[in-house]
Amino acid sequence: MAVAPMANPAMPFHPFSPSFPSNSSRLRWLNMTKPSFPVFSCSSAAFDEAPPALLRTEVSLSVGTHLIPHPAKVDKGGEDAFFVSNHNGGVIAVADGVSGWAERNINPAVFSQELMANASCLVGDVEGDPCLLLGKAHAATSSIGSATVIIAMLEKNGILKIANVGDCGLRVLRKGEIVLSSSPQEHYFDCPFQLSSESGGQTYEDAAVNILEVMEGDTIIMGSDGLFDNVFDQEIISTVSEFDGASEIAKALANLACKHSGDKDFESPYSLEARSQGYDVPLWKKILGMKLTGGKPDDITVIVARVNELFVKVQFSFSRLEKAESCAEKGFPFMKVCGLLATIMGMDTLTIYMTSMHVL
Ligand SMILES: [Mn+2]
Repeated sequence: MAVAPMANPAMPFHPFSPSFPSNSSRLRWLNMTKPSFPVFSCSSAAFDEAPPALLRTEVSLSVGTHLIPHPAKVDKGGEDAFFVSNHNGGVIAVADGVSGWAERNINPAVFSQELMANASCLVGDVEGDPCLLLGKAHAATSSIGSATVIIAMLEKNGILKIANVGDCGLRVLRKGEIVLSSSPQEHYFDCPFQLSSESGGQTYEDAAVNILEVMEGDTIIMGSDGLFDNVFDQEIISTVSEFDGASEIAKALANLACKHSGDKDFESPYSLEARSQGYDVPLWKKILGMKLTGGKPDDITVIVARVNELFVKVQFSFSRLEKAESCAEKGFPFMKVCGLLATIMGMDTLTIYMTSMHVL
């Protein structure tokens, strides 16, 4: 599938809205296909002994994005591409077109854009498997070029699945700590694994896969190497703690990466990695006490996704009104009303969807 020419080539490709309304996310479920509140389902089975049970928390993402193209590529919008989808619990993805294709007069942006466009169209066909999504999107991409790519798919039960080929990255922050960090894959320094139009590149089978159960309040930071080569994890942690909204965090991180990328004296993650791999300034500069420093000018794409509890499914059992009263004593006064209703309707069990605020 070919990507239609963009009306404004300076704009990054994002087929979906780049940002969900974060402050109204708790109410978003009202507009979803899931049942509206309150929803009751009943069963004739007896659950006399079953205590009130929290069965499942359903989650969604509030997403903010920010892309700053390489200073020399502003007119084209850079060579990164990304997409955001609200499919299932949410899908976020970044692809980074490999710039070496420009030496063959091929626009490196086209492959990454088509790959992301195809992935966004195919999210519903892969049953929550980001590896399969990589494979199908890659197979459907006909442009010449190659790209590093990362896709994270969230299931409503909180399971986050990540597939990564190359040096795009992802961090999951929980209570100020990184609980998951993707690892870059590369053949050698500055030559990452990549999905390519040519044989000899990597495939979805080479993807590094991570699976994590996320919790309400977790923050997912996804980005191209333009972010992670220029910003340390500790800076990501402090930036996340400084801002509330996903969009604000994404913008702050992208701006920080941009600032570092142009700072020739900054000891960036990129320059530290280069030195650890044996790259450095010429010997005569070393003798003068100089060393390789500086950020890495690049396209910078940042996607920030905060995990929200969408609604909570709670199942209670009733055989008698007393059962409902016992539920009420256990901290669920609302259940007394439900128990009365269940008794009147002759129901044995009651399943209720409610927002987390009702439970807390
Ligand atoms: Mn890059």
